[in-house]
Amino acid sequence: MTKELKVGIIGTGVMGQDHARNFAAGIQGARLVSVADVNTKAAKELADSVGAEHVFASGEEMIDSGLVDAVIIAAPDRFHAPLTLRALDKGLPVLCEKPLAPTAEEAAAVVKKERELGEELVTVGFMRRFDPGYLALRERLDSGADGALLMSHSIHRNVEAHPDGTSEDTVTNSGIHEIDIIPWLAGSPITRVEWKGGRPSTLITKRQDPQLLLMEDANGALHTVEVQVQAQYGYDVRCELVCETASVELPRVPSLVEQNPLMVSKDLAAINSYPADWRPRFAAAYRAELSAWVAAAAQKKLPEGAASAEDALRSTIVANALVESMHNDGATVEVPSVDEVLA
Ligand code: ISE
Repeated sequence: MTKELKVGIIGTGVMGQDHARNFAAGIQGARLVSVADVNTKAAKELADSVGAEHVFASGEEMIDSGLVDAVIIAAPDRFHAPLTLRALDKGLPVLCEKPLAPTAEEAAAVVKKERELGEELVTVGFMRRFDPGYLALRERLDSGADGALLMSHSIHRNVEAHPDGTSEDTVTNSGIHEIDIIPWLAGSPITRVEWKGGRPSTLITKRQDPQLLLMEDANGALHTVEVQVQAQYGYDVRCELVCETASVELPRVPSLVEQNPLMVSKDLAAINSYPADWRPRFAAAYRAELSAWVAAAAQKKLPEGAASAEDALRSTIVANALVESMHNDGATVEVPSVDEVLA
């Protein structure tokens, strides 16, 4: 009989709770045994609600405890790389929420360490790679039925922004999903970017909202991404691939995924209902990602189809180039390669 993987979750925010709920619903081959958070009351409450026996006041204590076989890092973004490095020191497989780090420098340190160890210990939670909608888009593109990909247009809207977030976070925390998934779809890395602000919403003063991210891949295909983090009306993620003979897009009603928006066409109008955030929209992707990670972590392998530390470094390099454009009046910025950053 194979041993059950004892998993610990670090961070009790939205994603820590969501992963814990998935464990409570049952993930084959693994058990959630431990929860860590500086807010020990929240950690205890979450641990009790899912039957996890150990509570720690910090991720470091959990990693060093010897009580977990693998960890999920769902702490705030700035702690992702330091905690991942700590887990690597102990040889523990990690599922780190995206981004691996807000800066390419920190993400590169993780890639270097993992390479030194010579094991596939880091999986980064770019869960869209497990979403039936994005998987179908990629399969269609790869089939060649619609000719070459010429352009893509993505929209990423959140109901409400995180109260402490900055304009840079819109790129490194939200837009990072498209920065990961577009080259994954196109099969071509992003080589050049531009960032545009434009007319700001008066509903949010702490950051520029919305933002337009313009990206060009190595084949010359252009990709537009609009990110609006204070969109109010609903959580809305769209993606259209403009090919030579067709336009292929995620359904506005992704009926492939449970609990997704329902589009009612009636009385000469189409009415959508939207989820309030990404958890219901990507519920199937999060479950598939977790199951794949549990199965692969036991062998110290990257799950098939998941984002590696190097993939995550690549997306952070692009995000940093966009932030550089943001700080330079929207100037075009050439994106360095992973090898150039690691050199
Ligand atoms: C959040 O952290 C996520 O990962 C969501 O998927 C994304 O839509 C949201 O913009 C992020 O803040």
